[in-house]
Amino acid sequence: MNQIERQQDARARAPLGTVRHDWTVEEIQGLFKLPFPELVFTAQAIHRRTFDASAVQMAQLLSIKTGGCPEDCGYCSQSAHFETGLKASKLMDTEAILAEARRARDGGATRFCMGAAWRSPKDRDMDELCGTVSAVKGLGMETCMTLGMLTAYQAQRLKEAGLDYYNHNLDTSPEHYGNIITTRTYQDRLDTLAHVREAGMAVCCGGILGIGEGEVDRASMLCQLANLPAHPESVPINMLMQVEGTPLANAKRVDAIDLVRTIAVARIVMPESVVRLSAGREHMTDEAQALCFMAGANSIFVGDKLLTTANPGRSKDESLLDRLGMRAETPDAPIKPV
Ligand code: SAM
Ligand code: DTB
Ligand code: SF4
Repeated sequence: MNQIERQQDARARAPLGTVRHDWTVEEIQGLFKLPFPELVFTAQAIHRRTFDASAVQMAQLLSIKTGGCPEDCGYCSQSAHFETGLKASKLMDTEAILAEARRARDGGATRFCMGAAWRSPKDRDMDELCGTVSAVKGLGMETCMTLGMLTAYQAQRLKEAGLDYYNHNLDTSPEHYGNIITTRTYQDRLDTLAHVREAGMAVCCGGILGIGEGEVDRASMLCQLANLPAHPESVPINMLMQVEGTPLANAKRVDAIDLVRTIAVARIVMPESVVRLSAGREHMTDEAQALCFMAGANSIFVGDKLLTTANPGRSKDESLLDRLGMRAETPDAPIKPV
């Protein structure tokens, strides 16, 4: 057997649920094509090996610097390239952010994610950002930031301040990417992810559905994520929130069955990652969300706002979990039992 044959042979013999970094797009397309019950059952079986399948992590978002972004991401309310009617604001101060984090924690969130509408932070912002990270960390919450591209130095500073996760999405396949964003490249994104890893932080990286991609793009994006040198510990799957004024304002909504399939495939190819059902729950039925949990999603964003767009309020989510007999993660009962 030559090397390629050996690799193919090893792939064919690796049981589903193995942590692998040698996926092919064709193999992942094969998973997408499985009969729906077969796909969801496989994903659920894999899910249970690592996680408490009845538990969901509650994460809360806060936009710490809103609007006026120089990037041209075709889906985004915060890009200065589009007239979306969003009011831009400056970086919030640490005390104001801390007050929101406290409110999130008291409402049951165990993870706090701070987002800024930047291409990248300026080195002169780092002291203030690091002070904010340390203060939020002091509340006992898991911390995450998403500030755009990072240099190795900036990633190191955030790590030293105690940041647990950095969120930076690949968003879509390398093939579809240029149709959505022209101001930064796919490689720029991979470089930032490498800086985050080298600094020793956990990676939160996923994408968006409903931005004109085809099924092959979804398979290709998941292939990129699963073949990173290490799987992102957290994988957000967003459904586009259509924003008036953006080029994608009238994009076709993703079919719920296609969403569930994508969650299931993400669970299978990244068996030990937290898969977060992120933007777009506002337009999902309870039944669709229940199927996503069956397929291996185990985190959601809570609160009535994401960064700038709507999200189901807390009482709706409490009622959903209650009706499903599921529980929210707590600090002493994590989704990943120790
Ligand atoms: N400015 C930073 C950046 O893009 O690197 C961080 C914030 S940005 C809002 C984080 C991610 O949110 C994007 O990569 C995208 O996947 C998602 N997102 C943004 N706008 C969205 C929308 N309208 N619907 C769904 N997801 C969206
Ligand atoms: C991610 O993948 N989804 C979150 C978080 N990372 C930062 C953001 C969703 C934003 C949805 C659009 C908005 O509210 O502006
Ligand atoms: Fe800016 Fe982030 Fe929005 Fe892109 S997704 S326009 S980088 S805020």
